[in-house]
Amino acid sequence: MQTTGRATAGARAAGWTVTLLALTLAACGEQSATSAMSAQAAEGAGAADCKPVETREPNTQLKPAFAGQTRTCGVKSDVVFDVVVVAKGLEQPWSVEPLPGGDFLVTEKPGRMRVVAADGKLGDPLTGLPKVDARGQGGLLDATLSPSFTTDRTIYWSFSEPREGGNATSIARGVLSPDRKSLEQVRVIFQAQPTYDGDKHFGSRLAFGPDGMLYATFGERSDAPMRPLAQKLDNHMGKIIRITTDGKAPSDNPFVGQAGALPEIWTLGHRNVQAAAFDARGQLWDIEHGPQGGDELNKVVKGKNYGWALITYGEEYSGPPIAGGATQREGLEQPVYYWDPVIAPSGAQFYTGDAFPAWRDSLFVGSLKQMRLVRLVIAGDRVTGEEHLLVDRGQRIRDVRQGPDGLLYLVTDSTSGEIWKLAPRR
Ligand SMILES: [Ca+2]
Ligand SMILES: [Ca+2]
Repeated sequence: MQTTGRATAGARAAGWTVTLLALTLAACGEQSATSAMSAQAAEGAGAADCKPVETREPNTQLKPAFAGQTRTCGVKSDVVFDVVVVAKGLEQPWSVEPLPGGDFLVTEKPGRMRVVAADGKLGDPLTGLPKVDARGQGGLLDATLSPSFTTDRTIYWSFSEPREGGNATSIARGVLSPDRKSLEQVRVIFQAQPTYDGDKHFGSRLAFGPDGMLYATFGERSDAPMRPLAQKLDNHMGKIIRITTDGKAPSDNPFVGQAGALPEIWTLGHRNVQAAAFDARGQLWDIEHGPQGGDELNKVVKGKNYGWALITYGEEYSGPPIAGGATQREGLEQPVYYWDPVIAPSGAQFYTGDAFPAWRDSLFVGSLKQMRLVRLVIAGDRVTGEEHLLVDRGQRIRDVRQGPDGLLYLVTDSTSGEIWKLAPRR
């Protein structure tokens, strides 16, 4: 991996060659093109000296659809970095968004959002937010900045909204006041349907695409009566949606005009999606929680069906197979990658910065249950390498974001949660 670092650093001076080299490296499983390991890494699991990071017994005996779909080769980037604790004392932070200028916007699951200064000082909770239903997995969830935040100061956020008869995930937007004490002109722009009286699988992540549209992810609410809704187009459960900044369905969404289908739906058949990230080429990927086994990474393509609960690489928490143990079916998408046992994935970020050349184009995923940061090397439609970082820290990682400075920022899921900065060691 040091070869990778040197080669990339050398090429950076050459300007436009950086992209080409990055693609070459990715295609080689992030090994040097001349490295003897490169071919084996690119082939994925099964190569002679390919050792997966995962060594635990799988929960299921299900077989992958192709080599490298799970337990791909472990890789080590040997990047030397410091973990700087930027801020402490956050209650179950769910989302961190680095702001222009070095401060952070943070959501806290019980229902608060605040600005944390670059020096770690916690701002007061912003006023003007609608109430949340913070029971179970619910609460104030993701937040994202308007693509033109520097001029419009607009913030979008998702939350489990208390409603007559229960709750469901909704999306609101508001304008951050100049004194950063309140959100103004707050409006709920989207309410996922239906309302249900439960406390699980709300999703959710928000991500603006290069098309200026807002993509949002929702869970299927977990309980037996709700699970089948992921396969039906008359609701938003277990879906990824694509909406305008006013919460409306754009006319080129895949199910617009289809009888009985909700026009906001972009993809269906998801379980509980808590990560959504665009790569450097503008492709959306999602990572969703599986049941017992079967966490998935998917390439999200307009109108596609991702299979839950007709196919899965997991099993019921109580042990029995799901859908008779089916993992493949005509018309249903295969995950690009899956984990068994689960890592319990939360936020994710494709790294595109300059601070860590060896990590460029890697997908970083926060792990809750396994308490680490997962790095995936992706080449085309395949994961060719997996690395686990921050293992010794033993903290649940809820979100990971890249700052304008090219550094990575994480939040830990704890009643006394922290913001961490990963920076190259000088
Ligand atoms: Ca966010
Ligand atoms: Ca799936």
